[in-house]
Amino acid sequence: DVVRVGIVGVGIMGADHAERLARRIAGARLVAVADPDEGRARDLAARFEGVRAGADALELIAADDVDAVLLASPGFVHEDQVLACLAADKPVLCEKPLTMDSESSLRLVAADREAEERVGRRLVQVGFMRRFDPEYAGLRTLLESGELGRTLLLHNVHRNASVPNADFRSEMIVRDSLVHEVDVARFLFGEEVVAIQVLSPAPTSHAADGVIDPQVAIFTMAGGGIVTNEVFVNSQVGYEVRCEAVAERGSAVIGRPSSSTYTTALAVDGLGRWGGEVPADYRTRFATAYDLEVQAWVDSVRSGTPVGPTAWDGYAATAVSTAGMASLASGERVDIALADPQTLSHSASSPDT
Ligand code: ISE
Repeated sequence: DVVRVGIVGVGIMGADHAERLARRIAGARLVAVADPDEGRARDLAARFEGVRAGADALELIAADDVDAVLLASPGFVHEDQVLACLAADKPVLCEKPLTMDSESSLRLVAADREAEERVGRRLVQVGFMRRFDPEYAGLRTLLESGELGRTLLLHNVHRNASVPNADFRSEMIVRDSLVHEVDVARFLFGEEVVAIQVLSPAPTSHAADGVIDPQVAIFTMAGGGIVTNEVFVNSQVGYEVRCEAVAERGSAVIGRPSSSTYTTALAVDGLGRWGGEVPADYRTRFATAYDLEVQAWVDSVRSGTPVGPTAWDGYAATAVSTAGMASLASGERVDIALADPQTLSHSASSPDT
């Protein structure tokens, strides 16, 4: 039977997922969208057959005709919305970041554990879509094969042309952008990040006053590997996301401009320059990754077998981001100690116990 999906949050990502669910995902039907900006929700719903619009996320989540929920709302409202999904025993694909701080993310790990005991499967999948990108998945397979020997370093480049609004300050660069590189590092190394140091270059003149952009973050992995990350969200060029893995007997690069990924033809102009196009944003660069991620999620809802990044993956990434904020302030290396997953229980970790 078809999975009836509701989407909470109809900004850039939510609208993109609505198109995806309505037109490209097998086994699912988009039935409702909700956003505090109800007019925007209505405009989106009007683009599809049989989709209703509302303003209330919790109403959508509780609705009898919604089997599963995709949260594309801002990270600071995720905790309550994920808890509502869990209370309703509904599978939820929660866009990254899981939440905006470690404690709330940890509460969701515990709550998902309780739901799993109740319904027999974990219900939370976190939207680290790069794990579904064929290039990142292929790179992980190569590194895991041991063909190149042990992985020593990763070099991540993550550039946006510009930011959505003036609220996108230094903290969002860490918690909303760098957070993808944390999951990439965990995914490719298969280890936790045990320390982070965030360096602050002289900012671009295109950043808002006081915003540190670009940022350079260095991760230390549990096995001693190092990950360098450049995150630059006002590059004025386009969406450039690359990863180079360096191992004992070779290296591999993904995300380089090439005729298959970035452009239909290399342009050569009268000045003797050559080049191609760069994607405008993540919707084009990771269109396949998002399609594969959401299809895998819908398939997992139908099969009852969860897939993809878990609430723990969301918590671990948030914990690194939280340490990253401390390092952004101090410029020093900050060690990260994750909670012991064996001692988790929802009641024990919520602040009011
Ligand atoms: C955005 O939320 C994303 O997830 C994009 O992948 C990232 O490049 C961008 O910086 C974030 O704001």
